[in-house]
Parts: sequence; C-alpha cells; structure tokens
Amino acid sequence: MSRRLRLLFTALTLAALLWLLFAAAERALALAQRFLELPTWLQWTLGGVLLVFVAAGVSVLWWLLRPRRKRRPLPVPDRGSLEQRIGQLREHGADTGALASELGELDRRRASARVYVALFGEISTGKSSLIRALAPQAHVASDARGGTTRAVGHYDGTLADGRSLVLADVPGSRESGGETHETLAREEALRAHAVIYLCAGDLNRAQADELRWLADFGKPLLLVLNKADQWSDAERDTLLERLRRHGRGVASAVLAISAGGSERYQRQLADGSTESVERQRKPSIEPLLQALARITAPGAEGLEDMRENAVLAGLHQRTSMLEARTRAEAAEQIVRKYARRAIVGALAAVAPGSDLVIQGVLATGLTRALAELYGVKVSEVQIEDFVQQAKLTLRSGSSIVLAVAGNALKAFPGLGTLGGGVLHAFAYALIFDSMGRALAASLAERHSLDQDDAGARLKELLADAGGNRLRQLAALTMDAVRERDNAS
Ligand SMILES: Nc1nc2c(ncn2[C@@H]2O[C@H](COP(=O)(O)OP(=O)(O)OP(=O)(O)O)[C@@H](O)[C@H]2O)c(=O)[nH]1
Ligand SMILES: [Mg+2]
Repeated sequence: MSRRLRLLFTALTLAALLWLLFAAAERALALAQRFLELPTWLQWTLGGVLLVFVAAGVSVLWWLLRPRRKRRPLPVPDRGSLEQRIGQLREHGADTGALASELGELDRRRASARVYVALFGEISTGKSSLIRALAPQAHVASDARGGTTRAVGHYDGTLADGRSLVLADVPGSRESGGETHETLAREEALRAHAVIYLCAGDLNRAQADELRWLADFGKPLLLVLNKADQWSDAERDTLLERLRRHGRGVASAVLAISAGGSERYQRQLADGSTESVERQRKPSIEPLLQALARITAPGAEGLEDMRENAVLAGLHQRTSMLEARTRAEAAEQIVRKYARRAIVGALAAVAPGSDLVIQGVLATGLTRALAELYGVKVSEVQIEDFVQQAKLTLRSGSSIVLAVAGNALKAFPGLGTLGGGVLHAFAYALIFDSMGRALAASLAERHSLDQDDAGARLKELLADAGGNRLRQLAALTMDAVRERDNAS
C-alpha cells in the first residue's frame, strides 16, 4: 500500500472514531438528561443498580486478571528408573545406603496399611506437646536438658471414631546449626500421608517457604496455630486471618489449638520454704481432631498414591544431588590425571615447541573425557574449536598465568629450588586444572559444550590464585619432578 493511501486510510479511521465518540457522548448526555428528569427515588434506585453492576464487573475482571503463582508439579520419576539410577550410582562406588533404605521404608509402610501423620514446624512450636495431647499414653522422647526433639519418634494415636494413626514427632526446623535435624524432619514429612504444620504466631518468610515446599510435594496439610491460650480472642482471630492468607491454596484447613505443654511455678510450703512444681496445661485440640479425621478419611490406601509420589519426588531430588556430587568427584579425578600428564609432558619436552603438541593432544583428551562423563555429545570439530579457543585465551593470558605461577612458586620454596623448567610445568598444571574445572562446571550446568561460558570460566580460574588449589597443584608438580629425578 502506498504511503498516501495509508495516510488517507488512517485519517478516515480517525474521523470514524471521532464520530463514534461524539455519538456516544451525545447519547450519554441525553441519558443523563433523562436521568435528571426522573423522580429522586428512581434516581437512587437506578444509581444503586448501576453501582452494583460496576462493582461486580470490576471484581470479575480482578478475579480473571489477578496475578497467580504458578505452581509447577514436581517431577515424579517412576520407581524402575529411580532404582536403575541408584544402581548405577552404587556401581560407581557412591554411598547409596540411605536412598535404598528410603525405598525399603516406602514398601514397609505400604505393607503396614497404617495412616502416618507427621508434625512439622519451627523449634518450640509445641510439636512434642501436641503428640502428648494426641497420644496421652505415649512416652514422648525429647532431649533431657532443653526439651528439644533430636530424632524422629513414632507414637500410636487414636481418632474420635476409633481409627488409629501413627504420629511422627520430628526435630524443629531453623535451629541454629541443626541442618542435619532439619533434613530428618523434612524426609519424615515426605514419608507421611498428611502433615500438621505447627506455628505459634504469624508465619515468617522462612516458615511460609517451608509450608509451600510441603504443598509442592502434594502433601495434605493442616496449618495449625498452637499456644492459642497466649492470645486474646481478637488477637487469635487476627492471627488466624493472616494464617488463612498463607494457607490459601496450600492447606486443607487453618485452625487454632492449645497443645498444652507444661509450666513451672513456685509453690509455698507450710514451713515457709518454696518448691518448684511442674504443671501440665490442659490441652484443647478438638478442632484439630475433627480436621485430622477429615483429611485422613480416605485411609492409608486412599492416600497411598499421593504419599508415594512425594517420597519418589524427594528421592529423585536426593538421587540427582548424589549424581551431581559423584560426577563432580569423577571430574576432579579426570582433571587431576590430565594436569599430571601436562606436568610430565612439560618436564619431558626436549625440542622447543614439542610440548605444545603434547599439550594440544592432552587438551583434546581432557575435553573428550569430561564431555563423556557428563553425557554430552560433542563432535571432533567442536572439541577442536574449544581447544583452539582455549589456546587463544591462554596466549593472551600467558603473562597472568606465569605471574600466578611465579608467585605460587615463591610461596612453595621447595618447588623453586628444583629448577629445570619447573615454572613451566607448574604453569601447565595451572592451565589444565583451570581448563578442566571450567569445562566441568559449564558441562554440569549447561548440559552442552558452550564455548563462551566455559571460556569465561577459564579466564576467571586462570587469574584465581586461591591458596588451596595452588597448594594441591604445587604438590602434584613436586611429585612429578621427584619421580622424573628418581627415574634419571
Ligand atoms: N502456653 C502454651 N505453651 C505451650 C503449648 N504447647 C507447648 N507449649 C510450650 O512450648 C514449649 C515448647 O514445647 P515443645 O512441645 O517441646 O515444642 P517442640 O516443637 O517439640 O520443640 P522442638 O522439639 O525443640 O522442636 C514448651 O515450654 C511447652 O510447654 C500451649 O498450647 N500453650
Ligand atoms: Mg519436640
């Protein structure tokens, strides 16, 4: 369409729009005029109806357009593939005992056909006290000094309708230095059919995250405010309102209870002395019992699929972590092997430049070995390109490498005295170590041979004179030099 035609078209459209606007304004004015002529009672009635319509329209719009947190379902692997991965890890010498026993526990609980309910929450929110209230006959274990729970404990509880439950008391989360205990608690929560999330006030950010973490595993959840006796009715209602907001779309029910717990007070004796007495507060947990009965109504069999999915999703995460760790260890061994070969190559190089040929072959070998370890398919051309690019980086950064190596040699006086191309060999150790680490990190994160990413990491590592890494490389160089000297 020519420019003139387009201009004409735009002008016509604008004129049509203007005409429509005038028409609408005229109509609105006419309506307003007629509205003003109506008797006052009719004006109010019509005005009210109009307002209700507008309010309803706005709420519908808000409901449709409100921002929503997208919850992606967690990946749940099938049992077979998980077992296969665990088997492979075992073959590679990884410690898979905990993963295998988790699978064993999964089967054991399914066979027991009992309903498991786990308590969960920050320290001192009253989990153990609640177990005492739910299972009065049980002797609930906790640390003698602080009353803190350190291990997972199981207790038999009974619901009002006579159905029995297994209640799990767990260590509290967010205890300083208590990461191991927290892991125990999280794993137990995943093994349960339902979870009671206990708090003793409004949720902080960490607690809200924890609650969502549980919900992401599809756990039927009760969000329970304990120690309700500490608040006035109005305060408790405000807190419950806030908790309901946290629990929206996450918890099956939000309610307040008093698990009881104990309190100490001083009692005056007849002879005038005093003694310290511990008294149990009276628990008030009726709403919780009802909610528990409701969410466990489908029984062990009805809730089992959801429970198994959560356990398998948790196992998938743990297995992935172990796989990553095992691979990182294997990568470190490969890098070390090639760094050593590079040192030996540098020390053995007689003809000028012959070491470059040796190192080129080694760099290709290192790249291929790491790509294979991370299961990344790479062509010969890609490897060649990467090695070329690394060489360029090294050429432009050779002064940095030599400076780092020179400084390091000063820090390890034993090395400096060995003479005979040691600086050269050590520089190669640093180069191969940096290249291997950069490549391994990039392959692990990108799952492909991304030259730019690996190159950027290589530059960073070459300039990083971090003490521990250099010390290890110095020891590696020293070993190789000694071996050479012993051989000759
Ligand atoms: N006022 C009041 N105090 C309570 C209530 N329930 C528990 N407590 C007190 O809260 C404190 C912590 O109770 P615990 O049952 O040990 O809490 P916990 O969650 O098991 O603590 P950790 O095992 O350390 O995570 C104790 O001093 C209890 O007496 C309650 O309903 N009201
Ligand atoms: Mg406890």
